[in-house]
Amino acid sequence: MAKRTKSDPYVPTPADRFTFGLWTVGNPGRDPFGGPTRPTMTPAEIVYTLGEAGGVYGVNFHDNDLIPIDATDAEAAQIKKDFRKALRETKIKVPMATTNLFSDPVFKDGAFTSNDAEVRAYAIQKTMNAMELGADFGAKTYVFWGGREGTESDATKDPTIAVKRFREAINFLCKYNIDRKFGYKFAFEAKPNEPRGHMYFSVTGSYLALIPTLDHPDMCGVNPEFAHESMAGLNFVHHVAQALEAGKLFHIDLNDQEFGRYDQDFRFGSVSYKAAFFLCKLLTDYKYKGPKHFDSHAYRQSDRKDVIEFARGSMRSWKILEGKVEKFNKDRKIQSLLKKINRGNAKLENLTKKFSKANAKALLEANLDRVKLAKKSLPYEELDQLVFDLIMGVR
Ligand code: GCO
Ligand code: MN
Ligand code: MN
Repeated sequence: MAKRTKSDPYVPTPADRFTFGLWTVGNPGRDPFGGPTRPTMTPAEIVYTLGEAGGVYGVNFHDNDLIPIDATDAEAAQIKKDFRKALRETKIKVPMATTNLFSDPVFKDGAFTSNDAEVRAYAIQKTMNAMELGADFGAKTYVFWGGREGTESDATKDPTIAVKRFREAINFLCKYNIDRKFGYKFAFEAKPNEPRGHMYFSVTGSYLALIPTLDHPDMCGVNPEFAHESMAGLNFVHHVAQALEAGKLFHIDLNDQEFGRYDQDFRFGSVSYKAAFFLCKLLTDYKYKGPKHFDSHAYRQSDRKDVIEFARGSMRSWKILEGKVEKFNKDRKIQSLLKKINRGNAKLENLTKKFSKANAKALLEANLDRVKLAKKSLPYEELDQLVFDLIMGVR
């Protein structure tokens, strides 16, 4: 395993809490136009592959990544035994588990929001079993990604009823979590489209608005994914910031994505250097301590050796960006520009902090000259160029 040295501070360790999914490193290169380009690995083989990459903290799974939906009891027992052995030998943990509520034809029109009460019940039942499976391996975060919750035609479903159905399912599962003493935190993952034409809860903010309406809001947070807001052309960093500020960033999915394309799931840092930098800066500055999950897969051209490079590269890019963030925060020129830009005024800030009749009166009487204010300089070009120099390594 590669060791962290002075000359190479970018080698990851489990303390970095980098995780991958059985479905990410195990992705065999299938796409809508063609079959697999690399052999399918068993769950245990995937764990050994991550062990070979080095420094990985954990591996996450959907119920059916580990146990195929039609496996016999004997097959399931053998898979679990082999998987457990691989985890023990590599010291890799299972921090997160989730349910596949999208692959099977039964979910063709949704799971918790399906129009069929029997399908909705089946989706909840499947999740209960998957929670049991995750808990069996020590998972503490349970992710909900509504892969098929949505529509192509809004003639088919009432979107307000969909919200109510989703809420009811989550309330039921929160109570089940308490009843079975699993100790899970739930993390909701938004996505605007793919595989549905339009998905419900399309952005992280949709879930932030749902959470306070649940029976157990403290149990629930979000799992934003870089590619998801980015595929809609939105600023991912801003969505993560809102989740962080609300104390709701329980988990994060890192990858990369070009705007206006299909769901690419590229290696983190491979496309959007600047957004990746500001994301790393946000999580570093606000001391995010949760897992950093790479929800991405290697290029379809890659063989197993290159898949290992993909895993190493994902972690390495984050570590390199962490180094850049440290530089940014220590850079005297950048910091002095930031100081210049953030102009405080203790007297006025005190007035607007909290409403009172006296403060309102004083504010109305304050002499605020808009023409003078507009003339103050904001050297944003200078600042942004310094960021470019820093990211590109010439600063
Ligand atoms: C996607 C999603 C999924 C989820 C996963 C865990 O675009 O397919 O990102 O990979 O993250 O199902 O819930
Ligand atoms: Mn995704
Ligand atoms: Mn994801």
